[in-house]
Amino acid sequence: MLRYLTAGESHGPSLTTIIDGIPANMPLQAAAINDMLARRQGGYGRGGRMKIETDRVDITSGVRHGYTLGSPITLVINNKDWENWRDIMAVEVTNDGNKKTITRPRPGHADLPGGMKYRQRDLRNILERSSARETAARVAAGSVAKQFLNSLGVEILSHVVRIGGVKVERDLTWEELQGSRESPVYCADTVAAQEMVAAIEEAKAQGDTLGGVFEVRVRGLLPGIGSHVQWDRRLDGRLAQSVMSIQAIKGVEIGFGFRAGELSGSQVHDEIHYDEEKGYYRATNRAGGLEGGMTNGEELVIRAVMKPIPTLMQPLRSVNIATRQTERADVERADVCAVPAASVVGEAAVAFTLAQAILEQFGGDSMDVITKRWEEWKEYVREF
Ligand code: EPS
Repeated sequence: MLRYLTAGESHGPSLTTIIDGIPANMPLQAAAINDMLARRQGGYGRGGRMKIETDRVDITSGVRHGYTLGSPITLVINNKDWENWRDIMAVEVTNDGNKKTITRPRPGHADLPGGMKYRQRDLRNILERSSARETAARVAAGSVAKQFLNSLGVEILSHVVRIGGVKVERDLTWEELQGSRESPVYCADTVAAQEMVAAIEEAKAQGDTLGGVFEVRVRGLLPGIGSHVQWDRRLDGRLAQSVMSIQAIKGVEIGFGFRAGELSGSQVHDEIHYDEEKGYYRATNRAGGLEGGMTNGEELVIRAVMKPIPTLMQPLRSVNIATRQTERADVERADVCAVPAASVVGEAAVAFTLAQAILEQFGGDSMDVITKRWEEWKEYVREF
């Protein structure tokens, strides 16, 4: 069983991820994790915090001389900002100094429901963990999963398809999507990317924020991963859960997604073909690579919508929980738009869920065993 837990507060000393269940003998590079962490930190529209941090991972268990041992892998990312928060976030009791108490919950954030649930009258005690800073730890886990997928020949990428009112109107090929890395908003359509940057600038000028949509695509998956036989084994459901659990995500769709509700069956389903070389294949991919809760061998296509960040420089009305009087919500330093960053987190979430499903099916304790089973399956489905 592959699983991970994250721990750490946004302004605490560090973020920690423990991954259990990665097989032995898998090459694992800290450089690849750091590269993905850097991508998550980037994107036009990020705020002041990202100028302070340079996220880098320390691997403190589970890897020796470049290869996994099969034991739990611990990944630690230090928060540089911690130096500025030592007193405010002190573990020990301190009576002096500013605690940066928050009493005016931000509409759309975890502040108020979290404060009620955990009986915290200083809403900072909620914010510190609900903050999307935690996604750095998830990306570290996702990068390990991605390296596992890569070693089976499975490739994964993400890109931004909408920010506010600007969207990419055409389908981009896998090759074109490589260009998204160079874009300030991780969008391979250069015209749309420019307009997205302008939209972010405009939102910033107005003290407002913007959301958007990103897409994750995966190729090289074999058919039959996941299962139709039980609700919690359906891969589409599992992927939706992991992507929906990312901070600020309000919707997930696979393939045609919500568009499928507007069209007739003949316009939505993908006809089946066979070729000696390729085996079974589809000329179209409206299903987004999933049928009956299982992969069908086509590219996996998942989109998710991120709401605009709830920390507004021109804040909405709220209620001060110390007085119950109407006031403007608290203002924290924050990003204007984090959709490019969220696309990298989405890539990490999808990678981890796919690695889990693949390990359940082709499992073994070492990479050698899994690779052999994977190759046998590839041959089998081609000749089915
Ligand atoms: C966030 C608020 C900001 C963002 C943060 C998410 O942090 P700070 O309060 O330190 O300025 O920068 O995102 C990250 C720190 C990150 O690494 O993505 C929030 O309230 O969710």
